[in-house]
Amino acid sequence: MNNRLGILGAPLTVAQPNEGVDFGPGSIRYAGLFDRLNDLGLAYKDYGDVPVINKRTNGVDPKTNLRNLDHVASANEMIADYVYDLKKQGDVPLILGGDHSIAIGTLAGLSQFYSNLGVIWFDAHADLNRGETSPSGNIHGMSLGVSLGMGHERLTSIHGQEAKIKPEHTIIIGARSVDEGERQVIREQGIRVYTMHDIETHGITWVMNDALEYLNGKVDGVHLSLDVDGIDPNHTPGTGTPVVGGPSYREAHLAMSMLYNAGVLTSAEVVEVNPLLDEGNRTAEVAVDMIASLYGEKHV
Ligand code: 4U7
Ligand code: MN
Ligand code: MN
Ligand code: MN
Repeated sequence: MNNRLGILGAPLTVAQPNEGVDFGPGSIRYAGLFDRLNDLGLAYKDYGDVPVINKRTNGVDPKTNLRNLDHVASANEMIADYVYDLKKQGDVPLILGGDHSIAIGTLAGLSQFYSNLGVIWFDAHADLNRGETSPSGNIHGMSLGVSLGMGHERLTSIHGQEAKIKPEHTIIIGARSVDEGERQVIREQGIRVYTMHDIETHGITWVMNDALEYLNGKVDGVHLSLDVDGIDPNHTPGTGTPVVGGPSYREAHLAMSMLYNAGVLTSAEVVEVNPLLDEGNRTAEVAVDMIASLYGEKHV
C-alpha cells in the first residue's frame, strides 16, 4: 500500500427518497477538497464517479418491503468492482456518496483485502434494518446490516456470500435514532454502540480512545463510514434524514483528528451530502473539513 488517496464518487440516490444526493460527490469536490489535500502535501488521484444508474420503481415492493432493490443492487455491484480496482492499485480509498447504501459496495469491494476489517460507523442511525424490520423500505437504512450478512440475498451476496464484516469489529458512534428491530440486532450481535448519551457523559475523547482500544489488536484495517447526519444538523443541514441533538462540529472534528493520530485508518467514505437540501454548500464544506482533519490537517 502506498499513501496515495484514491478518490471515487458514488452518486447513488435511489436507496432513499430525496433527489440531490447524487450531487454529493461534486459538491464535496467543489467545496475545496483538492486545495485542502494539496495544502497537506498529500498525493491523491481522483478516479471520477462510478456510473451508477438512478432509476426509481414505483413504491415499495410489498413482498420484500424494499424500494428499488434491482437498481441499488446493480449499482452496488459496480461500486464494489470500482473500489476493488482502486484498492488493487495500492491506493487508500476515499469514497464520496451518494446515499449510505453505497457502503454495501464499498465494504464488499474492501472485504477481499481484509479478513478482520474494523468499521467505525459515524451516524445518527444504526442502518441495521432489513426489509422485515424497516419502517421505510429505504435501503440506505440497511447497509450496515447487509455488510454484516443480514438482509436480502441480492445485497448480501455482492462479491461473495459471506458476511463482509464481523459484529465484534463494528462500532457505531453518534446514534440517536435507532428502530426497535435495530436495537434487537445490536443486542443479539453484540455491536458496540456509543450513543449521544455516552458522548455527553464521557466526552468524545474518551469515546474515541475507548473505540480505538476496543479494535486494537483485533483488526487488520479500519474503515470509517461517515454519514454527515451523524453530525448535528446545525452544522450539516444538507442531508435527507437529519436528527437533532448530534455531536458538534468540534466534537466530530476532534473524532476525525484522533483517528488520524491513531494512524489506523485504511479507508473512508463520506455519505448523505445533499446540496439540494443545503444552505449554500455548507454541508459539503463541513464534509471537507472533516476529511481534512481525518488526513492530518492542523490549524497551526
Ligand atoms: B441513513 C430509518 F426509520 N431508520 O430505516 C429507516 F428512521 O443512511 C432511517 O443513516 C434510516 O441516513 C437513515 O428508514 C439511513 C428511519
Ligand atoms: Mn447512514
Ligand atoms: Mn444517518
Ligand atoms: Mn440520512
